[in-house]
Amino acid sequence: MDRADQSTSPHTTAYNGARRVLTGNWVGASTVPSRSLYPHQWSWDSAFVAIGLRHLWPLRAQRELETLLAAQWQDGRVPHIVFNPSVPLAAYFPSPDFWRSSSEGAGCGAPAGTETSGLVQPPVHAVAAWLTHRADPAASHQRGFLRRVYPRLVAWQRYLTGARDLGGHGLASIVHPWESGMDNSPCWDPPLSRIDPVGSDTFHRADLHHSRPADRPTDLDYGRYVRLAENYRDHGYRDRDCGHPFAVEDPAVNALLILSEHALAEIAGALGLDPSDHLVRAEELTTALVKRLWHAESGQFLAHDVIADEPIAEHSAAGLIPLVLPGLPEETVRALVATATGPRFGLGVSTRMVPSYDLTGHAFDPARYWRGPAWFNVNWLVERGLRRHGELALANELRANLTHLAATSRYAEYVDPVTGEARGTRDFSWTAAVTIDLLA
Ligand code: 9YW
Repeated sequence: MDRADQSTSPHTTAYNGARRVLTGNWVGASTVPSRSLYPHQWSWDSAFVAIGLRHLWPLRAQRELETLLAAQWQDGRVPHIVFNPSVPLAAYFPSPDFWRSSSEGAGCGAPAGTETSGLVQPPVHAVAAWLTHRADPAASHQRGFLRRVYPRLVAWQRYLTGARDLGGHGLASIVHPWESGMDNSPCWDPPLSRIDPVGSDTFHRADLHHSRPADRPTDLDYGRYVRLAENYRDHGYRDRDCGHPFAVEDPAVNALLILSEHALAEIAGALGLDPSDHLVRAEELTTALVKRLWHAESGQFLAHDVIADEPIAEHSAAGLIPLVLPGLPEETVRALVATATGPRFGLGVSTRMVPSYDLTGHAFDPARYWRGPAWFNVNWLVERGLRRHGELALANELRANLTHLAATSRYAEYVDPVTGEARGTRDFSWTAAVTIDLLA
């Protein structure tokens, strides 16, 4: 902390600290999630980063999204990682020589000159593009930002609603836990238990050089992640051909898909195009989400295992994220707020931020990644949802806790939801970005 910070308010200190993180993690045309643990560009990280960057440097926020979208595949998918060729292969596993997207993904239109992964992450991008535009509409118009990103964002959404409607019920499926962005969530344990892991002697985990093993997924998890990724790669990343052994309809992924469809309607309107197709799709997707994934007895949405054709009886924060949507039935909104503040998530009662997983669940662990710790992007979405639905006192309290814990944890990747103790890596980009957005 520098001298200037000591004489200023906690608000200014948190804001300035977050700005320092985003400045330090900018690598010229995009932002790395973390200089040490994640030295490439990640898809949903960049969307959250742009949402923060737009308040500081709107052009940089546009650039962040443009760099990601430049690596889009011709089938519409936006890859979950865009690799920086100047980073040594050993710095991150799985590295580009594992994914081999430019050769193995050629049949799906993977770019020839950029190495990427063949998986995707939650679609927050149209939301980020719309918010970025609104931060400086004049600069956006001048650079033709919306006009250039709109067709790419539409193709991205159509990949998810088309090739990824594996269940046939109008929702997108993820085909790998990494695609949820919530890698080792206990929700994936039942479908993952059917996957034969590769031996842990066949790969080398770079993540363990930068983080405590107790804060990270296990080797058994990684053995299964690798098996699934290899299977996809060895089928040329073709959704039709690979007989996906893991396919899950996740409520957070689908809620963000819907929120992005609303954002596309706004973007279409701003471009003088007819937004009605996007609005109809958003409504259809919302109906499908509620019909297929809502569980009144749990008071939240649950993921659906498409292969076993059954709901996954684990309660994670992903099931609260649809709160961010407009157009939900009123009783669903009320039940979600009750669940967020009830014994499973304890918001405003026993926790300072929403935990990633049920406090009362058999697999709860306050330290291990997506099995309990509170994450800042998830809490930003919950805060937005509470505010949208008029829960202002709760939203204000969550905003205050989030911005305070971001600064006191040194912009940690995640924190213990009860004590607020920092976990994972520090100087983490989306933690800083959502802090800026809530303080701006
Ligand atoms: C990994 C970059 C990514 C996030 C994911 C998070 C983690 C990668 O980091 O996955 O190697 O474990 O789970 O949501 O995008 O920040």
